Amino acid sequence: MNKIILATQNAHKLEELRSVLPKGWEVLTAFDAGIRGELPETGSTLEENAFQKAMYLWNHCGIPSLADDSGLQVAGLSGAPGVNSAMYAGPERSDQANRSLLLANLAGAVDRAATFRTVLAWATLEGIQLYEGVVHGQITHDERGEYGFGYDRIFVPNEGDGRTFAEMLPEEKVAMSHRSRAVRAWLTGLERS
Ligand code: ITT
Repeated sequence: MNKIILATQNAHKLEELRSVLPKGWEVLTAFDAGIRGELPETGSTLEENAFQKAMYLWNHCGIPSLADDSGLQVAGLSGAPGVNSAMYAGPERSDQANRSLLLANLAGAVDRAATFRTVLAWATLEGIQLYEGVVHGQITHDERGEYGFGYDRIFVPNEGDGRTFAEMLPEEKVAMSHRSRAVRAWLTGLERS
């Protein structure tokens, strides 16, 4: 059986990742593996942060570790919040405050294009590999929907039917999300190695 650690402390991300992992794998969280306190995340790119989190767990536990660093890049805000998505409105990491600030900063903007991006870092004895998943969409004018987390209530994927990610059932979001695309790229990489 494959045993891996998911290097995320975000319960929503954990749930989404678990839902797309192959059945039968033993999947531990950082907490399960005895890690207390925050994982290191001091980089200035999604790649650096994913790398740091996965390497930290691999070095401390010696179990293959998968880290997810994700962000929302809004064209009309020069790519913000990007790597600062979790703390856009401050260190409290409030999803509600982050969404409200983003809508306020984009008030009146005609260009509402945005991209969700996930970088996965996979750390094993062989080293570390990075995989990416993206989904393009638009920022709404108001919050819509109850599912999901983070910026899901204000993001409409271009390839959907006009609903926000938060108006979709979890499996509908997973079918086109940045995170599940990155997971598919990683699984394809595993099959080839
Ligand atoms: P870990 O580092 O422990 O994994 P985190 O919450 O700090 O958890 P990130 O830095 O990767 O994770 O995420 C940045 C923020 O981007 C996150 O807090 C959400 O607000 C937002 N975000 C990430 N993925 C999202 C998604 O699928 N839908 C909506 N918002 C998302």
